Amino acid sequence: NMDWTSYHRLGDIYGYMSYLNATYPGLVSLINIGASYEKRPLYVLRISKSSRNGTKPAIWIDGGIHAREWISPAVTSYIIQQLVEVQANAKLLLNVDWYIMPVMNPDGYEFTHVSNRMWRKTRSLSSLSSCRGVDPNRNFGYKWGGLGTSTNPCSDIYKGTKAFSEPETLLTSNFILGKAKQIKLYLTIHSYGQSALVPWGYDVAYPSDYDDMLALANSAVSTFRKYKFSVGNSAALYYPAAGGSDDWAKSVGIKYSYTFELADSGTYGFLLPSSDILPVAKDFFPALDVFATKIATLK
Ligand code: 0X9
Ligand code: ZN
Repeated sequence: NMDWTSYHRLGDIYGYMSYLNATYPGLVSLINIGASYEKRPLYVLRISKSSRNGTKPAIWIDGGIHAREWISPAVTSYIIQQLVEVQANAKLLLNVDWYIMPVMNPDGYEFTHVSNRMWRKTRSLSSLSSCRGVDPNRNFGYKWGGLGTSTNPCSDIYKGTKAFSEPETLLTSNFILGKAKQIKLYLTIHSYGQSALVPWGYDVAYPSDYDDMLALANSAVSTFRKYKFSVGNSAALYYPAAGGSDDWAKSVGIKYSYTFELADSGTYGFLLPSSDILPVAKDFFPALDVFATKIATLK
């Protein structure tokens, strides 16, 4: 039904999610939160043990914000498989609910498979230009339009005409807002660079609880055996970039919010060979135990 030895098309990933929904009805719900610009469904998978349904603290994980970062939907769908289908991981579901969206930008993801492998943005049309697409990670509504963003529709970091101009970012943010009381941790999976980025990202600036955020990121990363990660302030470690999903999640009260930039550190970059999917995914998965344990014991 699914494997992690090759990169899959959107239809395969969505097919696997509907298979899980049909096969594990008491555990999994497939939630259609609306449609992308090109009218593809946007799917979130909820994984929740039926006792105390919807009352546990929850972890949100998204992938595929940037179209060309193929390792992200691959690892995010691997996480789904491990949580749902591997009995040894059932302890991760005891005290935490999971909301996982493997492909936030399905139009861009399909475009990288059929036309341009290096596409990053959404695929929306502009009235100002013949260039298409908005950088979804410059389109969220916190400090929108600040440092590291562009007003040029042809730029890869184009911010869009307004915050949440894209259906993908608007629908995702509204879904998260509806669960904002429950969601205690926001994780967004990107590549590449092997880094755990801690807000703020709009500028070198630090939330008042930055030390808590940094400590949890460090213990998560300490589970990694194969890939060495850097941990630190997003704008300091990478570059200032406003309108990111991580900053927005933090700004609406989700205390723990991180961007993980998966492998590699530049040899292949976005073109990571598919033989690396399983090593990367297996190395990452144990960090979720650290996150789940923390979230379950939050006062
Ligand atoms: O630039 C980005 O959007 C992210 N790096 S990537 O190479 N995957 O494009 C980093 C985003 C970090 N978060 C914020 N700046 N808010
Ligand atoms: Zn990215």
